[in-house]
Order: sequence, then C-alpha cells, then structure tokens
Amino acid sequence: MGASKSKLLTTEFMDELILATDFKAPEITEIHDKFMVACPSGKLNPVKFQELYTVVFPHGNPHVFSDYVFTCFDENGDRKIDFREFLCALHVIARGTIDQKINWMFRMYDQDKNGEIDRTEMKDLVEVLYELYGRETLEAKFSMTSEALARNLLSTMDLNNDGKISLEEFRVAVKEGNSFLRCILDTDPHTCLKI
Ligand SMILES: [Ca+2]
Ligand SMILES: [Ca+2]
Ligand SMILES: [Ca+2]
Repeated sequence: MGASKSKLLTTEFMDELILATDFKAPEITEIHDKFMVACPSGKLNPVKFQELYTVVFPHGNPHVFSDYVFTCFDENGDRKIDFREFLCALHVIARGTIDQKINWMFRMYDQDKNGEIDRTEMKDLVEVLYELYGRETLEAKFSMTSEALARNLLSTMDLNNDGKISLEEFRVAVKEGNSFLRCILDTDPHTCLKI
C-alpha cells in the first residue's frame, strides 16, 4: 500500500523526520502518501495550496488567507512547501498543545513579526477571515462589518490599553472563547487540508 508513492522517503530522511517531529514512521508514510497525491511534484506552490483551501471554503475567497498560511509553512521562504516543512508545521498544528497552536496562529497574523498585532494587522486579520468565510456569512454571524469587528476586538483584547495585542493578550482572548477567534482556530490547516 502506497509503496511506490513513498519511495522518496529514504530511511535516513525518515529518521530525520521522526527526530524533528513526534510522528511515528507509519504516520509519516501515510501523510507522505496523501501529500504526494495532493502534489505529485513533492512541493506545494502557492497556487496549489490555494486550491486545497478553495475546496474547504467554496463560498469565500481563500486567496489571501491561504497565502498567510503558506508563508508560515514555508520556513526557508523559497515559495515552495516541501514535505519536511509541511510535516514540521503539521506537527505543531495537529499535535501541539493549545498554547503551541495559539503561538502558531499569532505568528501568522503578526505580519511584521515584531511580537504584537497592531491596529493594521488586526484589521487585516478580520478582513482575511471575512473573505475566507464569505462576507455575508460573517456579517450575519457577528452583526458587524469587518471594520467594526476589528475595532471591537482590539478594544476587548487589549488588556493593557497600549493599542496593540501581545501574544499573552491573544492567548487570553482565545482561551476565554472569543467567538471570532474560535473561527480562527477552525481554520486549522490540519483539519482543513485533510492531510
Ligand atoms: Ca520552502
Ligand atoms: Ca506586528
Ligand atoms: Ca496590549
């Protein structure tokens, strides 16, 4: 089963992957088989990645969102996701603690990587999710435009009133069950990409 598709996984590479993640060999083989079906070339490009998200969010426009996720997976920044990058990201998302997942999500939306989500990044975050799920769907769900929701979230989450959201403030809001932030967790690539 899947023997031919797994031929790129040498014993050496497998050992390295087991060390880097805590997946076991049979799990890695299974994920690798699915990965190779989704992208036979062995490297996901942004277009292919977006196609995977379009299947999951047929009513929205996943273009920008998938690019956010892509950038987070693509550790060396060559605009391709190889199997090692894919598996390492998946390891955090699928197996990580809730805190590791929250860190991952925070890093994704902290676009300039300065450790804070500022007003513009918050606006972008909300905008990206409205596009992803479909604007009408989220406007109906939260009874607010994306601009109003971004302002609302910033003022609710910003516990020390410095106009920015720290990782800790983000963590508190997610754990308190903020319903919009729950939407973010529902975009977990592990669930979405079904790999
Ligand atoms: Ca890469
Ligand atoms: Ca930032
Ligand atoms: Ca703050």
